[in-house]
Amino acid sequence: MADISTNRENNPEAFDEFTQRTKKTKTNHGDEQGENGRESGKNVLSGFQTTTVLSDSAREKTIFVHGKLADQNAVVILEKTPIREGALSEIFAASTLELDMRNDIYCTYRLRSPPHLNEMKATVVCPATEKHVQKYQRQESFLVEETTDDYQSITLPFIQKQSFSVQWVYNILEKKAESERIVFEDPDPKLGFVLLPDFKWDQKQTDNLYLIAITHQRNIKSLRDLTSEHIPLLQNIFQKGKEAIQQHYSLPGSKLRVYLHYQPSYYHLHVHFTKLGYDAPGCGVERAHLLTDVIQNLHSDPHYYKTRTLSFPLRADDGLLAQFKEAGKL
Ligand code: DD3
Repeated sequence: MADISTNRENNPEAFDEFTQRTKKTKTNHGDEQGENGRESGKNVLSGFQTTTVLSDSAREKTIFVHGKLADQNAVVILEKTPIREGALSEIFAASTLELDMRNDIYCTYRLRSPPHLNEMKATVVCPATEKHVQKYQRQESFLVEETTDDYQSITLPFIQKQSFSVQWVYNILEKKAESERIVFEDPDPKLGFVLLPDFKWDQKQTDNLYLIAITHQRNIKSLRDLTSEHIPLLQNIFQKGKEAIQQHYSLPGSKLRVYLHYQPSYYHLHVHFTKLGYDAPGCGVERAHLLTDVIQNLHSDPHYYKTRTLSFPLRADDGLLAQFKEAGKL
């Protein structure tokens, strides 16, 4: 597993988690967290009261918990992080071992590594809306086929009525949050974008590399809004995004999956860069549209995404699914 340029021993600050990285975000409880967002070891989760476990996965080593943080609704996501190759020698040298079982040439142990090698990634959404809670509840999903008319009469009005907040996106574009995490920026108002690690990536190894490119243009909601006039923007993101990732992480474009989601989780145009071989959430055929295909389709038909029927999955509790059902489309 390839470590990322800096290592923890030399640069412990570079590895601090969510709270530290978002220190410039203005949250409702920003002041309680102190200047550096974590107030030297103070545990903002110590008062967390669990309401329910929304979902968990033994394979992904994650658990999504709904609960209360100081009387506010909160969602906490805990995730065990991958083992870094660079940590191996210290794990072997400094852990305690307890024998579990011995049989022939096979032994299993319970290994307890030093605390600093045993971190979890904790993501906190607080105050969390009902939508956040819903989003992480284990759900069945259904495939919807959206015609251009369905988009106009069902999806677009739903998006407009919901007014999903993209304040966090504007915070990134305006350097009010996560500015120290920016990997690359093209400041051009028309063709420009900001490239930074997605929340889902702990940045400790490139195996699960996940970056997002967020456009400076604010009026493009999704794939559906794209026409041939956006080809220069998309090509710019594709070229400069790949170059920046090569520079920063020594990964060539041939190791990257570059795509858009439809439906996206937020209606401000963004492009996903994930490492090939990493089964990133939402990278399946029912939701991901390769950027190269998008560019080609717009070349062959300037209004391709305005006119085509697009398929995508919706979760059982998604309000949009209810709208499709109500219109008799499911
Ligand atoms: C989100 C989709 C949205 C919970 C969670 C994530 N990357 C983000 C705020 C800042 C970010 C992201 C919504 C929200 Cl865990 C609810 O994603 C973000 N910053 N995906 C980055 N870098």
